[in-house]
Amino acid sequence: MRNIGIKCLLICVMFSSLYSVKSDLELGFYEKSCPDAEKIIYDYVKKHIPNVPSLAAALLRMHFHDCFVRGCDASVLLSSTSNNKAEKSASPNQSLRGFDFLDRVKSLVEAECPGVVSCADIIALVARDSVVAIGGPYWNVPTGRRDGLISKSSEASRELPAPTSNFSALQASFASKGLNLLDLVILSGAHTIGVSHCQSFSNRLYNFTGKGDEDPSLDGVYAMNLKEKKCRTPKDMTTIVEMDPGSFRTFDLGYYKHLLQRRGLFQSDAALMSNAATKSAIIQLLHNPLEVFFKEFALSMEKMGSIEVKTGSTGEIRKHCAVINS
Ligand code: HEM
Ligand SMILES: *[C@@H]1O[C@H](CO)[C@@H](O)[C@H](O)[C@H]1NC(C)=O
Ligand SMILES: *[C@@H]1O[C@H](CO)[C@@H](O)[C@H](O)[C@H]1NC(C)=O
Ligand SMILES: CC(=O)N[C@H]1CO[C@H](CO)[C@@H](O)[C@@H]1O
Repeated sequence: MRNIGIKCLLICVMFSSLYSVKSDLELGFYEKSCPDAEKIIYDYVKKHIPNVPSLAAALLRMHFHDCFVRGCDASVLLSSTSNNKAEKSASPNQSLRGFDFLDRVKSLVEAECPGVVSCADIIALVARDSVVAIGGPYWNVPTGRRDGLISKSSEASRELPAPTSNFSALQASFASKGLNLLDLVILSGAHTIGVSHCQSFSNRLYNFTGKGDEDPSLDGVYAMNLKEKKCRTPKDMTTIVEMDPGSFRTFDLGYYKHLLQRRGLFQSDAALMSNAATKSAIIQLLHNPLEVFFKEFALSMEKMGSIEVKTGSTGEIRKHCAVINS
């Protein structure tokens, strides 16, 4: 049974019901059709991520944004066309990075086995290998995802939770993807790495209720620091801020420590402290060794990676990740 503490309280009962990962994916799906695919991907990531460690966060976020819109089907990678605005052009995607990196991985894999390995699997494998390359948790990535044919900006805006989301909105968003409250707490822990633009949270600093006020749930000293040193104006569109200040390149418990100090950057981060069950889960994580977080992260990522996947003969194996095959 999955629980996150030595002391398994009420929350274990609440959380343990829906944890097993069931999907049509399988570990080593390409073992016969492209035996070296996973190694080619791993080697490329291992070689290049150390030179651009900040990309690990971007690639992990890419996997999340892919899976939450039409399932993990690489719809996030499709370009807009003259008559379709793709997910990429939705406002939550403004700050996605790593498209070129994924294209380079795809061309290496295509050179080895043309038309065999999907872009969706490449996103999932690259996200995992990138996190491992910066010393983060390893998780299983069963493969066999196929690429989708459709990508709509409007769906990305609707399906992706916003940084302004409250607890019930987050709970509903995750539940609609088959993810429970423990998954919400654990996967939000991805914010232990990476950066955000001021615009994703500046309402909390400058105009929380439309009266030029601050969000009272944000630590006042931290808010003042952000205003003085980072997001100096309400309209700052360019400055980036570490989401786990002090260790934003290290996959650790820093994010949860900041939450306890009311220093989560987004309302969606702070919201996790507003519910008794998720708050208790956070406290338990902090009372346990880092490996417990890593183990839980692995389980939740495997679940996230199997959201509404296309397998068998649905979808296609794209030749280029940015366009559907014609
Ligand atoms: C719970 C709901 C979530 C919300 C509302 C949310 C929102 C955001 C926002 C607004 C940013 C900053 C974008 C910017 O201004 O540049 C961000 C960054 C990030 N998010 Fe989330 N996120 C959520 C869950 C997740 C999940 C589930 C993952 C992965 C498992 C994830 C991984 C990341 C990473 C790694 C970054 C840093 C990206 C970078 O450095 O380029 N987030 N998120
Ligand atoms: C949470 O947000 C939703 C959607 O934005 C809103 O309808 C709801 O009233 C909010 N709930 C609370 C408790 O503030
Ligand atoms: C704060 O929000 C209110 C209501 O949306 C708006 O009228 C006002 O101009 C905003 N103030 C600032 C400083 O952006
Ligand atoms: C990576 C990417 O395509 N980003 C786009 C996100 O959406 C904005 C518009 O909302 C575009 O300007 C960006 O180019």
